[in-house]
Amino acid sequence: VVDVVALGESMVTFLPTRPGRLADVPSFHRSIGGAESNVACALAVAGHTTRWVSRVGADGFGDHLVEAIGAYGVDVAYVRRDPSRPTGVYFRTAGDRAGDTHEVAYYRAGSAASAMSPAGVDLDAVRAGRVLHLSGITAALSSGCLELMRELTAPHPGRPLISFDVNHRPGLWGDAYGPEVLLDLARGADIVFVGEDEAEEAWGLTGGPTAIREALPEPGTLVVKQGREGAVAFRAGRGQSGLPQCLKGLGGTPRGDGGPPARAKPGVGEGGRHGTPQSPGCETPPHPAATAPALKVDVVATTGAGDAFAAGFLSATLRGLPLTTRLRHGHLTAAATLTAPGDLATPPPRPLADRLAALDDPAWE
Ligand code: KDG
Repeated sequence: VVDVVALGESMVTFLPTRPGRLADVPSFHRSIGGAESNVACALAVAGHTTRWVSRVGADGFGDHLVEAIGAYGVDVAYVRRDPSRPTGVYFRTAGDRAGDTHEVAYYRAGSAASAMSPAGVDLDAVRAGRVLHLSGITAALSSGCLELMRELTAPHPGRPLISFDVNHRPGLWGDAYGPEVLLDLARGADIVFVGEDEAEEAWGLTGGPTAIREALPEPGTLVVKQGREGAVAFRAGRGQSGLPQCLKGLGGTPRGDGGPPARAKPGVGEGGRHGTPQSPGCETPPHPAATAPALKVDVVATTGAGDAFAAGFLSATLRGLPLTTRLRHGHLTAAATLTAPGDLATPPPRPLADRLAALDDPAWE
């Protein structure tokens, strides 16, 4: 059984060889990018079985993506090749040292991935994992991609746990409906990742994490990322045992040995809302269930850090670790990416990450 399937467009990414405006940078390094495959790669490095489902051109860049992502140990057997459309590419600049402003130039309109649709992907292969990781980027690519996202986030017997990173990319949405669509998709997911700034930009929510939870009470787990400050997680209610009522499958029972928990029962996920009725007591109080400050690192580039965070959080979720520890694993994986120029970086090995995540260390205060 695959732990995590990720579906989305990946692109050959060109990273600048020196700081400056796109207009001035003379040469670029080839790398790989794509929010969802980033998550799959980071999870594979962390020891999970992963699959990336997508579509690339029948061209050299498509070969490169399939080979490079496959080299991380991700199953790429369900990546379709499209002889009539190109693989998407994008260029970006380094931004400032704070890492939060940079230029991005996408060349992805009409890409092979934008031709994905419910009929054009193997839905069984997409739904075959314990977790299906998606992001709002896919919804912006085309009407077929949006239809696919709606299909995958709709209730379905045996639906895997849906992890959804909002990933609002205003530059990709050609109309005013992006924010509305993203909110709708997030409401159908079980684990949602969103940036506090992103929620303000997309949905005009200025009241911080609590206001975001109030606007988005449905997901069993909602993680609000607060950049350099840290992250907070909201969870559906807990039962008398102290364990989440809504979490019968994944992560419900922390395991001392850190080994994988039993496969989630079909239709039972963090929200428990799809395929089986929600457990009694699954109310969603609008206060954080866990918080964890971010690690203080010298940021080189922020791109991909959100994906790394999601990968760390999901890895710890798959292992049934407590909620605060999941956030800490998110930060540890993100820290590796924040201190590297590309989208992907090697996170600390699991034993070290476990020690760091468990420490009563001032870094976490
Ligand atoms: O999260 C990193 C991604 O944003 C980057 O790799 C490019 O997937 C990408 C996108 O569509 O913006």
